[in-house]
Amino acid sequence: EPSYDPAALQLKWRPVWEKLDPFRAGSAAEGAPRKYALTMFPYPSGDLHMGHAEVMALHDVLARYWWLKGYDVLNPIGWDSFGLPAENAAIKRDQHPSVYTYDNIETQAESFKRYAVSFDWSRRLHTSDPEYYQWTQWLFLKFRERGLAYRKDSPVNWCPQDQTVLANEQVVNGLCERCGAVVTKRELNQWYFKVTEYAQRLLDDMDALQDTWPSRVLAMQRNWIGRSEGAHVDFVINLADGSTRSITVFTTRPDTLPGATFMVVAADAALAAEIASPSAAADLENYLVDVRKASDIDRLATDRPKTGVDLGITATNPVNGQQIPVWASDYVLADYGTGAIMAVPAHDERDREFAEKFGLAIVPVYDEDAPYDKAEAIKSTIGSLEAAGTGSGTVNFRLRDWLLSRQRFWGAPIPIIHCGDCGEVAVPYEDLPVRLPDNISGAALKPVGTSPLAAAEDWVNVPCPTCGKPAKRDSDTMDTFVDSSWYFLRYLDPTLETGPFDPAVAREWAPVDQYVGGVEHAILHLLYARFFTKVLHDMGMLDFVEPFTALLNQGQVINGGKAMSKSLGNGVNLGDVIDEFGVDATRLTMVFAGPPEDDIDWQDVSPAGSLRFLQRAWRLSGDVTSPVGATGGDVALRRATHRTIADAEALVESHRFNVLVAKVMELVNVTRKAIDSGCGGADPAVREATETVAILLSMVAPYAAEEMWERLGHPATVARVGWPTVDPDLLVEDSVTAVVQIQGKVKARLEVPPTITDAELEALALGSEDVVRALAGAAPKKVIVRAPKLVNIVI
Ligand code: ANZ
Ligand code: ZN
Repeated sequence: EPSYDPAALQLKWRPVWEKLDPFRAGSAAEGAPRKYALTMFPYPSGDLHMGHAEVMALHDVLARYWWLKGYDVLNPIGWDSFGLPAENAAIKRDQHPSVYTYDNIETQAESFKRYAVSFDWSRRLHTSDPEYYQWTQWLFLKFRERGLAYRKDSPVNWCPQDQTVLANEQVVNGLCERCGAVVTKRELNQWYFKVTEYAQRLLDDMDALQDTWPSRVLAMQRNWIGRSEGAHVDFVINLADGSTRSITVFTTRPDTLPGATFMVVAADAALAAEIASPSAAADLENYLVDVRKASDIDRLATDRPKTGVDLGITATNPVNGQQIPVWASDYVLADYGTGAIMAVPAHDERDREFAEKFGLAIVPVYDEDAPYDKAEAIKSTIGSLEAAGTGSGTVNFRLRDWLLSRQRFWGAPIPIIHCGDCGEVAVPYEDLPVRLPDNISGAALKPVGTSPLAAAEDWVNVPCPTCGKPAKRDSDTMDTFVDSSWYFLRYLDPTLETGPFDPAVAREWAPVDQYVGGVEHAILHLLYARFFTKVLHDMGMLDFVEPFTALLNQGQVINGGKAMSKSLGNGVNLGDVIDEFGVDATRLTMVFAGPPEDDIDWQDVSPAGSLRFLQRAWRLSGDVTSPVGATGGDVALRRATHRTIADAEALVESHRFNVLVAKVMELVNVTRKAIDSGCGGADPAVREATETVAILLSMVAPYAAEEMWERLGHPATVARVGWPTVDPDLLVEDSVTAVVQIQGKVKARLEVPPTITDAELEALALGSEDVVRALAGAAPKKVIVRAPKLVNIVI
């Protein structure tokens, strides 16, 4: 008798599967319905880790389930292979970033193959391949043609250490997320995508995702988009030189206008310096030094001590003509609303703190403890403002346009040429891709504030495509979130040379039916991919507006209740786990640990237990002695088998993968008992049960399942044999307990078939020994029967 040897099975089956290529999209039966299963593609930094092992195990249950159910499945894999880690590694190792990138990709690809994820490897892509980023550049140009990509000067978060611009979310408590340096502000001319133009649609289209996306992700998206209804109100400012100027504020509470006792403009907005009286200019200048150090989050915190500078000028309150002072402060943000507010200290907490600190007037508009119809008051104020021409109702969004320029090397070059005469000129489509030079490496990649590409003379200097005069390429590269905003469409045909994807193929396969990935992408990646999808829809290339029909966020793999980290020394190495327990036990452990959304604490799970279970399951296949195709046999075991198949389907559909595993474990136990305590290995019911175990197990532990399948006398691969058919007759429970009552008191319990009729049950009840004894000769006046559960006798 051979023994169960996970390592040997891994070596045995991988080449067989590679030859069979069972997961190629398009290989299902003619006319089979399609499913697109997608897992967030990895960054090629290092080898796979426990997090990958978890998400891939969960994701693969669904993908393999769909194949078994007869769908044609697209389950692709690729790499999000541009980005800083490769660039930093290249500087350290004095290499070109592509070396690190493609080395790691090979390592990870090998690991994914060993991990036996049911990917269609023919769809493989890397965003750093010119064949890919050519189309990222193409999309940039198309967006620009639609007015959705533009350049502007703007203050940006600047990391003095990494010498690069940071997105807001890369600034954590005023520090650079990567290196911890204090982030400062800097003016730069940069490229933006106009996401704000899609703000309302990004909100509205979420209605369709209500039941299929995690509610917390939807909430995070809504909050990020941040829609506020309110009004723009114009204030006339009386400047120190005697002139006037109109300034607009955004307020959600126009009804509180009579209580606006001062105005505040963002200290770092250009406006502040423009309107400041000469006597306040120096104070403002000094104040700005501190302001630039604070993050937006700090600035908006209510508990932060209020600071500011009196600009030495006044404004006229449009509803009562009062002259109110104008201040500059950091609690007003330059890039939200209009960058200026009317302050109503009686009804707004931050304004109140500011007024108290600087001794400014506090005038209530209404009694906060008495009933007050806010909505009505807002509406009528907006009416009056609009009639007087001093304001109007408006909607404001927190969402900002997407800053996509990066002053780094390892990204898709922005396909623009700057010409002294013609200005900004698009690289002609036929000249795409604008390739990254391959002769820049090591120290030449060190960040200096401009992209390393700017210093690459032979790359950056080109003739203007329009006039032919000497011109310069744009030396910035695109944010890697641009690459990942459309990769799910490139998978449809990653070698297509005529476009980013074929709209006809997109109609067949997209949108993605199930997207699986981490909640760390709950905001940006998903928002940007949704934005891209809407633009492509508007370009007539897609017939849908949401890219991901359903979303599943897996939990984290933690250890001892804490995230695994180097500093805590609680990291678990995936390679070691696989070496010790095998791929199948590792996958099974991940899936069995709990609901997919929950964190997995490595302290609480048992890969050794998973391994023992797989051994038990595998041993069944050695005990089956009935021939292939044998049917019938022990009914109790058959019922257990068919019940498991029916349950498994419902459990996978509702993503309760851990319960699925529990059900398979139960079936293994029941089958073992049946073999040992009666029917023996020759009973066809044992074959049926064991084949079912192999098929269901193939979604979780593919190597063990394949080996079982072979030992049961079948050719590979169990992954494509189809979902076992449930016999509905075997789902019917074989007996139910009927209760017999006399005068409301239980007198007997009878085991009866669930299909029993009222008449049969009545006869059975009246004839039963217990009832005859209880009646003691009394004649029933009335017998109420509710087959198969209840008989009520009245005497
Ligand atoms: C007067 C007022 C009275 C306000 C009141 C609120 C309560 P949301 O809901 O987040 O959109 N505001 C406007 N622009 C701002 C900026 N650039 N930086 C900081 N605060 C700003 O908030 C809108 C409210 O936040 C606006 O309504 C404004 O204060 C303030 F009892 O105006 B309100
Ligand atoms: Zn020119």
